[in-house]
Amino acid sequence: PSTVSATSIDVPGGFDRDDWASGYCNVEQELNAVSLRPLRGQIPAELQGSHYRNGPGRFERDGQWVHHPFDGDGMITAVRFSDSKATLSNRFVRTKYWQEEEKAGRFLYRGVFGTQKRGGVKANAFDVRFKNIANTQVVQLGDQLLALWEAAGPHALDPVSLETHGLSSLNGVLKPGEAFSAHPRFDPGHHGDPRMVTFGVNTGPTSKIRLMEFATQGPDAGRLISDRTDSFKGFAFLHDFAITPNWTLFLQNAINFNPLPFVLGQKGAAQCLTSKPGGQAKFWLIPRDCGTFAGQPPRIFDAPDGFVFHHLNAWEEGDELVLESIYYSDYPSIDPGEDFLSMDFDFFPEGRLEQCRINLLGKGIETKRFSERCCEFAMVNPRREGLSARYAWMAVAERETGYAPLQAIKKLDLSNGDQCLWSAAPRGFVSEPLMVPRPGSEAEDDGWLLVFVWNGERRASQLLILNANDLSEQAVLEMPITIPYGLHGSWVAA
Ligand code: 3ON
Ligand code: FE
Repeated sequence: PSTVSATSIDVPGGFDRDDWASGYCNVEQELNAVSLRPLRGQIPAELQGSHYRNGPGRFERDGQWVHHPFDGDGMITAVRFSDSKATLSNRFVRTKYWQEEEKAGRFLYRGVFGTQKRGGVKANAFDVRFKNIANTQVVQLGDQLLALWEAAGPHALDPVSLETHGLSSLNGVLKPGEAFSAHPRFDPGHHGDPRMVTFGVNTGPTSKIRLMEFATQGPDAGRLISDRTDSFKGFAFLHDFAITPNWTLFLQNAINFNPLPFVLGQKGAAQCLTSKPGGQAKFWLIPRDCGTFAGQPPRIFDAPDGFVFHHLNAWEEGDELVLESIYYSDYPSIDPGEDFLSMDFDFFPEGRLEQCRINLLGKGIETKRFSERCCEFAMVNPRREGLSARYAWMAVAERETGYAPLQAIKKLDLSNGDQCLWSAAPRGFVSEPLMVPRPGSEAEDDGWLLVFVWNGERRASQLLILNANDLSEQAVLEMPITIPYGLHGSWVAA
């Protein structure tokens, strides 16, 4: 594998650091339903609905930068498509913390990923509050939009105006301050009606997972229909999970959490995670209440080495559960002395897509790597969520090995490894692609990909619409404001 630093646009797989860094900028304006006209192409008439995205929208206050982009306040972007026209709305989530810091004009709270209050260690020691910045995902549940951040509760928003109603208990389901994951999974109807399956973790020397399923359609939308809590030995950092018709799958990474430097004001909480040398990762499988194994205790199996944030998908095959995930060799942290804008990419671990077959009779696991290319943010056709899927779409690096920023979109045929690429390199950078199936079509790769692209040359954000089957360009909409690299997004069909 090549170890050449690719920081010049003149080498293959190269990019310009300033182009990349310019995608991190404060959002200064909030827009309400501004019309977007395509720079190129045409918006497909069948694409009808709203694309919501969440991600950091503020990186700096009073000249102080966040230590890590994941510490930026959540800003919601909504692009609505109707009759080949599109509009853009965007609004910060008015968390208690955003409001206070907006008024003060400076950071008043520490961030989980290492942003400190001014004044050094002394000013931060013993301040162990978590600032819920609501920046990770946004989904519709019933008549509310929920802005999610995994270490605390959801903020409810108005789906049209994006106004913040406030923290929500989801009609009394959540206790004050209870953690609610930012990675709900949408069961397309494995047992009849579609559902939102999600969880909350309370971790420490033992970890408690609360698994919840909500109705998503009809008059019952938003109602809790299933709820169970299980305890497991050991600390767990569970950013994501996967579902099948009968199971939910969690991967307990082999990592330690030593909160002392956080308590003493030296590090952010997430900077206190380190991989456990010689540690054993575990799969925690919890049966779903609607399935064959309802009410049974969880099953635990050894998992492969490596660190996982995100899963692609899972499905059942005879006595096996198959789980596809993006593996890093180590937990990627940005340590206190480092600056994320000038970090050395060569020392950052790359994410690679792997498949793991878990034998439920205890006959071990089998793993396979699909590709060496660095990837993130992978998804299957949402109708195949929890079922075997042939195709996956993901954001990838332009170079074929090593860590590098995400500059291209890949369609992968999981059955034979065939792939197709669309690239924004050398001057463009991509966010998470969202696959929207064509209404009424059965073909798994029939539909579109919605991808926000940072165009480093124009210093502008663009929303790209690709055809999901061959990644040909359908349309490019340029945004009137800059929208920084985001985290996750969702689709609500009209
Ligand atoms: O005890 C605590 C448990 C817990 C839930 C420890 C803790 C403080 C670390 C914690 C909190 C975790 C949080 C708040 C996690 C938030 C994660 C987040 C906002 C985003 C994660 C994104 C992951 C990836 C892989 C993103 C990749 C992005 C790119 C490659 C492109 O920009
Ligand atoms: Fe995530």
